Amino acid sequence: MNHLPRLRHVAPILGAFALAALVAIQAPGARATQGPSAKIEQAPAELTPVIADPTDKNTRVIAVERAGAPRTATIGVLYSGAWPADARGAFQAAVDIWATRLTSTVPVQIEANWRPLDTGVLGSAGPIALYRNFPGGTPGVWYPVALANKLAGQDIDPTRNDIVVNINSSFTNWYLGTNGVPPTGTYDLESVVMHEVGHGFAFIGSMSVAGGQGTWGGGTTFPFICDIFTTNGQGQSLISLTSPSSALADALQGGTVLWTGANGIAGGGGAAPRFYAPNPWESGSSFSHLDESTYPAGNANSLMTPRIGQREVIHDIGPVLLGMFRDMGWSIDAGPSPSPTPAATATPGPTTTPAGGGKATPTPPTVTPSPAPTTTPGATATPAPTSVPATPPGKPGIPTPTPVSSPTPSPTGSPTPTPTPLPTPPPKPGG
Ligand SMILES: [Ca+2]
Ligand SMILES: [Zn+2]
Repeated sequence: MNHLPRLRHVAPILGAFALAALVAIQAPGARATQGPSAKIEQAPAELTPVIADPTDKNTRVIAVERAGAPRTATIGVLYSGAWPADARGAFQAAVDIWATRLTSTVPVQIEANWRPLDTGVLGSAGPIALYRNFPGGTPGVWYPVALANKLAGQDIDPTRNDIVVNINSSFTNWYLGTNGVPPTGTYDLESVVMHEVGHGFAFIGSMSVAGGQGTWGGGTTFPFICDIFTTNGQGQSLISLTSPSSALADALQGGTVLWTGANGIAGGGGAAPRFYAPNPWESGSSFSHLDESTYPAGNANSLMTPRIGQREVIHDIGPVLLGMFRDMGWSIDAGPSPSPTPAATATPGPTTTPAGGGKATPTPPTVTPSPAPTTTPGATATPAPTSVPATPPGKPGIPTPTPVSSPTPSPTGSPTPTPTPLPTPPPKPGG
């Protein structure tokens, strides 16, 4: 495939934490047809890692019923680096599962990098950009671009890809098969890819703790879509807490950060999804993951926990995460089987690797009203990001999935930002 532009704004990283630079673009006058307030901006994208747990888990959660399910989204993968052929197969198998669940008329492009990462980090990922104030989104809230595109019904920025996934090429014990039966001592690549793309599609928050202060907004005064559904143990919305403040730091490290969205709660059988909120804060793991002990290996909802163990197989999204995705605006295809996959441990089921070329089968758009943004606290001291010019890398070499929606004029080719690094978080204490 063609040469891929290197992702400039992905910086490697302290400890296990990968953090993209803060990028803010204002595209003045973009999409004038949408009205004067339809400015499209772009915000920081943060890469969240998943940590290798050398414990032998020997668990298996496989979405058996997804095999052969129609694809409701087109997801293209642009491979960069010396990917073993089997590794691409595992990557594709993971993407295929997502493509039968998420529903979008706008093709999603994933940049997949096979490259060395920090020791102990299996992979890292995130959206390449976040947008707010686009048609279809809740104003004043940052959305990962793949979700923004889905809600807008068009590719908001056709010159850029949507998600970046890095897989650590330094590991010598990857299991590259897709049958969900990794040998002892190996990590199941398909499971790791399942996890990473989950960050890219939506599961990424802006909350952070440094120097005893909690912040949200990624350097801006606007929350990420994921942030607005979170509360502390006392039921206080986290974005109602001042940023920066020690009160927010306390909440983020208090052991109880819960999801308030109705669909996520329903996915949990009535229990609010619980985030990973240890004390002290773990950069890259805290907040943008579900709680490791609530959803241990083998649990149907363990996909988005911060660690993946050896012989831990999870080839399913899980009802909690699917509900959270609905709350954030994704339409989810229920598929042929209405019931969520139970946490299976025994028999290795067949993997869902439907053959064929994954053209999107558009389903009628499900009405998924975006939640009204919770009140943004007035006291946000964070200055608005400065916009910086640079040149978009473009999307060369994209294996053009057939666009389902007719192309619409894109926002102006605004100059590419010179990355302004976010305040660097403290090194993550591994594990
Ligand atoms: Ca885990
Ligand atoms: Zn993660």
